[in-house]
Amino acid sequence: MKFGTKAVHAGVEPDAGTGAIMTPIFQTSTYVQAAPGDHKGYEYARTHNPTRSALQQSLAVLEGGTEGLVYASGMAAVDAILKLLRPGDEVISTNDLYGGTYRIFTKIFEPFGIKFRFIGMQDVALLEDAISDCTKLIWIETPTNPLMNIIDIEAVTLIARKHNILTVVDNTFSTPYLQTPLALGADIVLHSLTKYINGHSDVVMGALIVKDTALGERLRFIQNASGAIPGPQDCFLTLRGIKTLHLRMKQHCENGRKVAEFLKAHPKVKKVNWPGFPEHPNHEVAARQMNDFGGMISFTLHGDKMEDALKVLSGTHLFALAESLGGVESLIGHPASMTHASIPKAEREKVGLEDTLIRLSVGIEDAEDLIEDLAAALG
Ligand code: P1T
Repeated sequence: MKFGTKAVHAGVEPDAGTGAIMTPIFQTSTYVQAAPGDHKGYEYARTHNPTRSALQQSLAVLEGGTEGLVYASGMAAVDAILKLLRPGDEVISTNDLYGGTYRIFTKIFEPFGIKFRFIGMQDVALLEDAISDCTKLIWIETPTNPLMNIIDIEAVTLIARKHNILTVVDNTFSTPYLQTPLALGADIVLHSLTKYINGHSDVVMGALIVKDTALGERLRFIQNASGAIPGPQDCFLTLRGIKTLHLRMKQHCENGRKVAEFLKAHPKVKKVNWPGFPEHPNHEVAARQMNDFGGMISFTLHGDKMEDALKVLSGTHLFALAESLGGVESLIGHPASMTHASIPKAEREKVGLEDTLIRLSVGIEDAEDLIEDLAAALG
């Protein structure tokens, strides 16, 4: 079955009781039992909810996994993975990643005795040297947030498997429309569903998808024990969003290309980070592992003056100045003071995340209007 058909149908069956074509919102906390233990597969809604099950199944099919698990936020999904670890374990992570992920690593789990090493994984050769006997997880974002670096998923998972290490790929920026990390050897795919998968900026939610059933069971135990589950209404909204994922992503990619090319040609723009450009340092890897290049772009201006960047950030009208990404509407953001403020300035600068960097989430509006908006703000 092709992607668009899966997006519309996977996980969703007409309701057995009524024939409702859309999965109902099962707004219930518990389920009646005929006798202790005699129930219909549902006991308590922290453990199971039919609306949530439909969403989990849909995500498992789209990512090519056997099991999907959804959470109250992307960060709750990150938290669930880290609870697989024990004191003394080590994680090797890409050094350019979402600020909230860096924060939970260093501020929440490091004090519990888990070590985090951050390396530029776009050069896979560095990975072998960073691995120790204690390394249990390798953590990848690709494209990275916000510098749009590309990491070769297959090359990383080959090394990880040799050392018996699990690989996590945060697939938030790509979605399974653009790349399916499980097929490239990854063990866990992570999503902030808040972004492209829901796509309408009206839900905060996260997900994990795995193909190994034993790993799925460990994560399901943590999901139930820790309890960071989403409500059924949010699951319903995300299921609805998924039905148009392929159409939205196609438009995000088309508009992303037009906006990236406009920025590259603009005399005030110094550097545009977008993996679709042949001169992007890992364009060849992106072209191999992705179906297209997405709608996320970051850029800097000549002169690197803060006041110039601020003028652009507050000068757009269609691009709304806001955290988040991946919705149908275009957003503009300032990573240094917004999404990545929890990474110390010195660490940000080490990886080239300058205070003047501007990030765009290009929406699905008409590209000409978006370009006109940016042209006016840059002018
Ligand atoms: O916001 P939440 O649903 O909890 O997801 C966290 C998260 C995880 N992974 C990546 C790659 C992310 O980008 C995020 C959230 N990011 C933003 C809010 C942002 O504007 O970058």
